[in-house]
Amino acid sequence: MREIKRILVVGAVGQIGSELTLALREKYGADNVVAAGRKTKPSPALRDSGPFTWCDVVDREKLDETIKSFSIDTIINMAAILSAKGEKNPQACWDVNVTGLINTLEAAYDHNLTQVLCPSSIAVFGPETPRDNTPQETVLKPTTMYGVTKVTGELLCDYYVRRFEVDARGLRYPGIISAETLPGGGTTDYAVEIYYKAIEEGRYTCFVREDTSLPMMYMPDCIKATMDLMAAPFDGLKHHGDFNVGAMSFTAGELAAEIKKHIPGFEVAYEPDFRQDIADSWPSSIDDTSARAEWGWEPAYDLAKMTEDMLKRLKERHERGELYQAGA
Ligand code: AKB
Repeated sequence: MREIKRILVVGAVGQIGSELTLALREKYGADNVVAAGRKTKPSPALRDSGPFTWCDVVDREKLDETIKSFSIDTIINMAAILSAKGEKNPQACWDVNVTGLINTLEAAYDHNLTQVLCPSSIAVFGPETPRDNTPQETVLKPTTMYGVTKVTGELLCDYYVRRFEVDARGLRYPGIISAETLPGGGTTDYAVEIYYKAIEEGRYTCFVREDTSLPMMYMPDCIKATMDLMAAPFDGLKHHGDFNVGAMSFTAGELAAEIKKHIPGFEVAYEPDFRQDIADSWPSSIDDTSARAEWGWEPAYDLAKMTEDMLKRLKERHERGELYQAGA
């Protein structure tokens, strides 16, 4: 496996991209990690801690130009339209998620890149998939356009590995919970919004039922999983673009109860909307034996530890007067 030297993170202004870029800058050197946004303004931390540029991954010419001008050898493609937003605009979801992915893989081949990382999601699963301890190899028949694009993405990654020897990797992220950048347009967004609303307003109206159980992961584990997979020797990998990664599973009601341990007056109402059907089609828990065996995956956070840290960090942001508003 060749050494990773200069990384381009596309979709760097989003929920995962913004924190991952900062962590990569720590590990690989600030100047060696180029953050690329499409439209949204970067935070000062992202903009000022290393190179920032504009690049829409759907625009192949711009992607080529960016690779050349920054001498990029590795791309992390975090640009995506998530499940709920994807149902409102399936064509745009396909364009960003699939055209963007093919552009990344083609660019990797044409520029002989060292590695590309293209994330997948638990959205690849569907109602016919076993819900508990969902296996690595199982039925992939999603009912959302987002899920369709993610299954396509996994197959394309594996195809480019086999056919063109591109080093393409990816993980099936569960819902990611974080205190810095809000997610946008996902089904698991309630598990982030609830913390913000607990701090800001002491009440939250949740858009899935109280008994809805989904796999989730705290951002530090998400960063660790992503960076550990990037660093894993290629020869030790039997899978490539589709690793199951688990960390914790809880119902919306269990999450509310955990927050109430810290904020006793916190009130939650449940008003399920169209996102309930999406949540019901996804697994409740994940079997990540392959990730553990092939690159040593091990999560550090459970619900209690995550909740303590989330509330502490959000309280600090609140006290600093930072403006944040969760939800629509
Ligand atoms: C979503 O809810 O769409 C995402 C995901 C699970 O990939 N957070």
